[in-house]
Amino acid sequence: MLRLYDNHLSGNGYKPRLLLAHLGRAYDHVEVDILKGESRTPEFLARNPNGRIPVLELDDGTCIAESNAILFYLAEGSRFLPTDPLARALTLQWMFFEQYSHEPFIAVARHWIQHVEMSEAQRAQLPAKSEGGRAALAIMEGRLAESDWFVGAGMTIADIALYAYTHVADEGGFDLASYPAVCDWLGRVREQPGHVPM
Ligand SMILES: N[C@@H](CCC(=O)N[C@@H](CS)C(=O)NCC(=O)O)C(=O)O
Repeated sequence: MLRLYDNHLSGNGYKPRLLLAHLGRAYDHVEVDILKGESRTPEFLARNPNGRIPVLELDDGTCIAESNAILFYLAEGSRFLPTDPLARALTLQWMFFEQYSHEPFIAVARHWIQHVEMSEAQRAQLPAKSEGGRAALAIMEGRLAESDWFVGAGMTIADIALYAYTHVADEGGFDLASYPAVCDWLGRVREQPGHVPM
């Protein structure tokens, strides 16, 4: 049985949770209290030396870290990962965009505002996080104004990766009303049969 090490507040953890629900795959769920350092114990570091959830453990004990790598592994052979090489590359393009230009701004702003006592340094960096997050949302708005989905004619793991933190961006101080095509797309993702909330 697959085992997912996860935290219920994490958008990165929600990505594999959402895909597993769409795939109808059973798995063991292990809640890791990241705010209490449970992802930094020797036992956890043996599974992911980077000390972060999510981690997917396979039947033979092999562990996969990095939420988007987990999505890529789980989606193989399903309608959520195209087979055409160009479409696969474009799927990865949006997933790398999510990790480099979206998550470090929107997820981090949300984490600081919602889950921790912000330090002075973090408070000083918050405007830059907001600016970076708005830039990512503007790029998404441009793509979604011309297409219902990031790649191809249906939902892929690119949409799942980007949905995770976009749908809670308001918790990071972002006003999604300024991005109408993004709001319509959030609705499309939410209305997919098999959807589960975070
Ligand atoms: N790039 C990683 C980021 C994972 C990540 O930042 N995980 C956070 C929760 S969202 C975590 O485990 N933090 C605990 C810690 O750093 O100790 C991914 O996409 O999986």
